[in-house]
Amino acid sequence: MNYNNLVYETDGPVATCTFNRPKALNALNTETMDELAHVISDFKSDNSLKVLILTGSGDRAFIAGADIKGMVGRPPLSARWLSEHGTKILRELETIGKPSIAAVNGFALGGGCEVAMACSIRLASTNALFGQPEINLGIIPGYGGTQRLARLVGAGRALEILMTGDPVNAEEAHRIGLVNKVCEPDALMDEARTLAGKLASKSKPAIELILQAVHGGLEGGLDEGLTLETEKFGLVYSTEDSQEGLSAFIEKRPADFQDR
Ligand code: DAK
Repeated sequence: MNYNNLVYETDGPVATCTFNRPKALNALNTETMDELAHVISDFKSDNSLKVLILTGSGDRAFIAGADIKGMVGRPPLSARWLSEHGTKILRELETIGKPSIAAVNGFALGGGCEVAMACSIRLASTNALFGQPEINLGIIPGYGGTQRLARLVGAGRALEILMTGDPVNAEEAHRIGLVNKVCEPDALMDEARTLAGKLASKSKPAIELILQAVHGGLEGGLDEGLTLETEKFGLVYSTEDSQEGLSAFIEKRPADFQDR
């Protein structure tokens, strides 16, 4: 499939989706969100693909936000639909059962920060800038920003970022736990591919169970989460990979996972 606003490529088990509207600093219009939904569905259904990298084209922006030009003058019900639609797409990305990596190469503002936060892991170049500036437009985040930011960095810092609209540079984003690692701009995609390769080398069902346990556990209290982990722990023993991994350790050889 040809996309107007994205470039979608695969290389072995790793897929890369590049947001590609450089004239609008890769801002997310409705068409881009629909294309992203298609990419996620394709990535989900292709069993040979294990990790998805999301990045932005050019060297200025990951995504500068939802496309402000498409947000003006919407009636409330239409704005609500837009939020629901985008939220569903990002929730699908988050709960797909395969890891995603945001390689943030510049502005990650508003909807851009929200896309990055829906990924499993965030890498940032030194020139990355994160923020939820919706407050400066007189609105609030609509793609999960109030929820995921508070979960990632805690309510106090999240409220400051959300209510001031002030951007956070890569170093500060790393310090507060919004990003996992900061790299030089030239090294960002190599780092992302190396990390993707490492995740792809693991047992696919075990990775899926980790994602389900973490995301499912965040929904409820500690006891519910611990019960969920216990269930997943039992389940992982039904995989051939678990026997292979344990045997490989005893036999002092590398594990040869078959994703079963
Ligand atoms: N939307 C549309 N166009 C954008 C854009 C955006 N978010 N950001 C940049 N552009 C466009 C600019 O209009 C400009 O296009 P031309 O005027 O040349 O045609 C081009 O990209 C280059 O931008 P600048 O000329 O402004 O470049 P600068 O280096 O001077 O500034 C900047 C870069 C990123 C600081 C600045 O462009 C900027 O402040 N952009 C807006 C950032 C922002 O506020 N982002 C958050 C958007 S609000 C919801 C669903 C989702 C959301 C909310 C509600 N519901 C449905 C309820 C999410 C909201 C957002 O994301």
